[in-house]
Amino acid sequence: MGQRTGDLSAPARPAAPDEGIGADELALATRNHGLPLEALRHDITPPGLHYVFTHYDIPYVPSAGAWRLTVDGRVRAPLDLSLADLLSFPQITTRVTMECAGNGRALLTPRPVGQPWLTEAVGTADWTGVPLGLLLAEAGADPAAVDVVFTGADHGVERGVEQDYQRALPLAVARGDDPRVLVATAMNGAPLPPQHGRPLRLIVPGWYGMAQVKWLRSVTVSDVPFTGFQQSVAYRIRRSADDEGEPVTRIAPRALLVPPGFPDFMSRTRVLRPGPVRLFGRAWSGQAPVSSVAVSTDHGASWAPAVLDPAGGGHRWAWRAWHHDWVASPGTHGVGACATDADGRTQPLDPCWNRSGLGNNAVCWVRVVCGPRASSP
Ligand SMILES: Nc1nc2c(c(=O)[nH]1)N[C@H]1C(S)=C(S)[C@@H](COP(=O)(O)O)O[C@H]1N2
Ligand SMILES: [Mo]
Repeated sequence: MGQRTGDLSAPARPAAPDEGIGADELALATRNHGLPLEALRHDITPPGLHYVFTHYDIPYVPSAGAWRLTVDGRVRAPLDLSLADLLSFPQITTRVTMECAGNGRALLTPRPVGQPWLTEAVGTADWTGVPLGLLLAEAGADPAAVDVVFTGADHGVERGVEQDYQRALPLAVARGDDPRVLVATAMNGAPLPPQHGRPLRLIVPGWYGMAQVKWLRSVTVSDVPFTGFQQSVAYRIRRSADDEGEPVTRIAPRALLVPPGFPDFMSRTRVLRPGPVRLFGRAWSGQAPVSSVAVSTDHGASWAPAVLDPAGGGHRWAWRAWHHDWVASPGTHGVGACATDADGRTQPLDPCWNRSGLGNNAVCWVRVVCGPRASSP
C-alpha cells in the first residue's frame, strides 16, 4: 500500500465540540477552493470557478508534449502513449457535474478534521477525451481481470503512508459505457489547466471526485482487488475507527440555490427586499437522474415543488437548472432545496455522520433577512 513515513501525519479525528477550524485546515482551505454559489447560474462553470481539490502538490508539467501514459498489467499488448498518440483515437465530449465526496464535511457535528468544505465543492465542465474502453480494448485487457488501477504523477504522505495518488475502478466500470469513462485531454475545449490535471485526467461521470485521477500517468489492469490507501483506508463511510466501512462511489442527489439578494460581508447572511423573487438553483445526482426538487422558505415547515428546466441537451451527467417564484415578506427566513432522483433517493434533513465526513448531502439552509431598504448606500 506504500511505505510508512515516520510520524509526520496526525491521526484522523473528529474536532472537539467547541474547536474552531485549525491552522492545518485553513492551509488546506486556501489551496482547495470551492465554487462561489452565485456561479451556479452558469451551465458550464467558468474557468477558475470550478472547485479544486488536490491532496498533495500540483505537478509542474512544462511540456505536455513530453507526457507519457502507459496501459499495462494484465494486457496482451502494453501501450506507451504520447498526447499526440491519444489524440489519434476517437474523442468524445461529456458534460459532467463533479463533486468532492467531502462536500458538506464542515457542517457535521462533530466536524471530522480535514478539508473544511461547506457545500461548494462542485462544478460542471465539458470534458473531451478518449473513451477508456477503447484504450483497454487496444491493449487487450484480460476480461478475467478484476480492477483497473489509475496512478497520478503527484506524490505525498497521508496518515503516515507515502504514496502516489492512486485509485481503482472495477474492470466492468472502467470499460463500460454507462457511464463512459474518459481519459480527458480537454476541459471546456481547452487544454487542462494545471490544477485540473494537465495534461491528462480520468473522468468517471456520476462518481464523486476521488475517482477522477488527475495527472494520469498509468493505467494498470490487475487480477487482484486494489487495496491502496485511497481505496481501502480513505473514501470509506465508517461510523467507528474499527469499522471496515463502505466505499464511496456515485454522487448522491443534491440541490443548491444561488443565494438570493445580497450578502453581509462577514456573516454571508442574505439581505432581500420584500416582494417577488425568483429563486434559482441546480440539482444533480450521479445515480438515477434528478426527477424533482422541492423548495422551502420557512426552514422546512412547508415545501413547494420547484420548476425543473427541461432535461434537454442529453447531458445525463450534468446538473439541471430549477427555479421557484417566491414572494418574500419582512422577517428572517431559512431557504433551502431538496432533490429527489428517479429511483426515489432524496436528501436527508439531518446529516448522516461518519468519521471522514463523506457523502453529506443533507439539505442546507440559507439565512435570508428580508426588510426595508437601509438608510446608507
Ligand atoms: N492525482 C490526483 N487526482 C485527484 C486528486 C488528487 O489529489 N490527486 N484528488 C481527487 C479528489 S478527492 C477530487 S474531489 C477531484 C477534484 O478535481 P478538481 O480539482 O479538478 O475539481 O480530483 C481527484 N483526483
Ligand atoms: Mo474529493
